[in-house]
Amino acid sequence: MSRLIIVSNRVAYPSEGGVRAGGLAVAMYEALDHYGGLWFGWSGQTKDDATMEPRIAESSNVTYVTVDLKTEDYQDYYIGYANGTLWPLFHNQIGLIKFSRAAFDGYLRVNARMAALLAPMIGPDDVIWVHDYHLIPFGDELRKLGINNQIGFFLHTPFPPRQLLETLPRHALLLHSFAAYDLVGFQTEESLHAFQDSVIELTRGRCYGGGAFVLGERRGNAAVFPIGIDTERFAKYARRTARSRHTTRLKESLSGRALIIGVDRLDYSKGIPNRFEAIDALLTDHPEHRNQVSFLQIAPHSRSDVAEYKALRRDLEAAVGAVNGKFAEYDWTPLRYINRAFSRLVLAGFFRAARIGLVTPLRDGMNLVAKEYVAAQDPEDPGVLVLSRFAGAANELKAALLVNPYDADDIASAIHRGLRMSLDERQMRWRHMMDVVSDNTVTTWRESYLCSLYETQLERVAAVG
Ligand code: ADQ
Repeated sequence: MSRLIIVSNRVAYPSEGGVRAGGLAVAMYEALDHYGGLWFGWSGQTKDDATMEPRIAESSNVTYVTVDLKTEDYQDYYIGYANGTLWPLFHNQIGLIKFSRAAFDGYLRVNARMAALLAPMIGPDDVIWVHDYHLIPFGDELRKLGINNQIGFFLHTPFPPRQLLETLPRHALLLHSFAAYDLVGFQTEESLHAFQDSVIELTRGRCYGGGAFVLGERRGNAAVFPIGIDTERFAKYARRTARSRHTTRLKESLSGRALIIGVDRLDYSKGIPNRFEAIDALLTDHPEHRNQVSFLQIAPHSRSDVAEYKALRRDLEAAVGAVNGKFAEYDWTPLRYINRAFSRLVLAGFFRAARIGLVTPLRDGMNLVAKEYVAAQDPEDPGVLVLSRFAGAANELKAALLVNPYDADDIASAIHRGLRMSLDERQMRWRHMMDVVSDNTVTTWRESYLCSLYETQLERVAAVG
């Protein structure tokens, strides 16, 4: 059996795995927990005297290898290119994209340095799985160092439409680096098609049936692997915490009002301002819900060094004040806004207590919160999921109330409908969604991706033989 090496921007130590907000960390933690192997990436620390000597830690069957970044590298690679250029581009936020050559060079430089640090640790049979937009050129850098192993890549975000990618200076260079991978995985068919369109139109590459593509000299495969959650475990957490101290405190504080919940990293792609607008619209258009509902938005800060995230924080604080100022009574505030992470156990209990799960990103690769909300529900009395049609999860959770996240009135109507929905309809919709999240779990995702990656290895061996 080959050893699995996972490479991602951040590595979450087991001690952090339970509370860190972020889909990739949660998914990787759960995958390695089952499988074992090596997890390589940035420590999350910056140091100006960073020698880039990797730090190695072992925990059960996983080896964690982390490196620090120099401040300049952090600025160019992480703040500049990954989160200032690629993240807004991949989430169709064209007005927020910043591009500088220095940042792009820093992105390539860090990818090259990290690859050079991992290369000596790679054994002949190891299979390497690289994750997300921070590390697109990582595989190419390994190839330049003579690494011939199977290397796969999975993009957790959406892949942008070709017309948007074309606005990115030096996009062809970025696209060509996908050729280093034996298998490129996407969350949705839409992303796969956008990638194929870009390969054909922007690089003169070729795409074939079955996902094969040719870029320059290399041939790879691309396919769709929608990520899932550990559904059974999350449902168990929710059952266990239904009467916990935290859930009880939350329920008591509601005094019988219906809970609407939103849980996201604080990120402009998650559509949180529009959600607050929707609560405003709900209470304006349907005054019968005043003093009858409470919206809890949990949004821990993320990427706080990026200017747009600081601006978003300020905007949200002002928006919460405005909505509460407009509608609050001396014994009721419609919005509760919390900027910290909670353990998964606590979150599961909160999801179960919520009559409406409000998940309205402007664009999202998948969105695990939507799946967690479904998994946490009480089958006898399930809540209603209101879900953005622009989240990857909307392809699977078709029984949710799908909304346009840019349209606050549309979201408000869906919340209103959810609050009035009969038990029969809630149960029917929930059963449908629960079947989907039970069939496609994080284990199914990992196994189907890795099986496909091993298949490409067998094809390669057969071709050589
Ligand atoms: P994210 O953009 O981070 O992930 P998401 O998929 O919703 O988004 O995952 C967030 C995870 O963090 C969830 O498991 C959630 O429970 C957890 N979380 C959020 N807020 C929390 C809090 N306050 N306390 C504790 N935990 C919290 C990226 C992509 C997504 C894709 C995932 C996985 O942007 O589209 O679904 O990777 O591929």
